[in-house]
Amino acid sequence: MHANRIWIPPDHPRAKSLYTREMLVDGYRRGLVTAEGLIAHGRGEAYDYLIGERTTKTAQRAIKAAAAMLLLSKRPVISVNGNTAVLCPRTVAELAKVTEAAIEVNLFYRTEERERAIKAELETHGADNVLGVGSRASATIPELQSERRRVDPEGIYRADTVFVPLEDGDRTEALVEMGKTVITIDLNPLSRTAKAAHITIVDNIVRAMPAIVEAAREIKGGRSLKKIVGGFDNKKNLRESLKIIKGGI
Ligand code: PTJ
Repeated sequence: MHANRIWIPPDHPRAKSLYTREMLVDGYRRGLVTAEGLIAHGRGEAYDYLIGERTTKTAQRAIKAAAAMLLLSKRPVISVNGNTAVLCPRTVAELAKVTEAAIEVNLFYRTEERERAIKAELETHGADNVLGVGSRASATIPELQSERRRVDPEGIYRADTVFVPLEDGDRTEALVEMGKTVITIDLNPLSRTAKAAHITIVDNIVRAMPAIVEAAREIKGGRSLKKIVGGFDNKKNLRESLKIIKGGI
């Protein structure tokens, strides 16, 4: 496999993991990912190792519930940060299309230069009408101090459901406080985001995103969407994820 810089032998036992790292390092060099984003990925990797670097049955249930929730929502928005833009730009664009969701750039380490670069990256991979960049982010999430508080009045601010992969706990809690349904992907089932969200997918974003797109395509138009969401219990799912992690030790 080729990334920007080095060649990773495809039969290397850790090829996928190494390739994902290279994507992030390349994204860092291109100004999309922050140095802190690389560290955040390292934490995620540690949890991924413990769950066996696979999409568990527990994660599959959350993936299906997330797809159903997005399809049921009237104004769903996918919030994109640097890591997400680099690791899965195409599936973000595909998910937005299949669920009729808007895409909004929302950064913790916010600079307008990064916002524009991330928007361009998403557009290169098929996204259109990317919200939240520059002066568009003119609304404010109450009670939130970080740069994540600035959101697009046409996007996250008026959304009924916000999908926030790889998120920090503060904004997740603030979005829940605003009455929004929050979906996240977080390999750490103990994080504040994982606990505060309504649907938490404990899986690596590189596996979870294509799986959500597939699930959405499969169940779209079906009559069981409400049943899928109604039958999902996030607390139970987090407990099961933790059990899987402990069981591997
Ligand atoms: O691009 P920006 O400026 O918005 O910054 C993005 C980061 C990710 C740096 C920022 O949001 C941040 O600092 O996030 P945290 O608070 O470190 O939370 C990230 C969470 O995502 C942690 O719980 C990680 O375990 C988890 N995580 C990291 N990489 C992955 C992951 N979960 C799933 N898949 C991953 N690949």
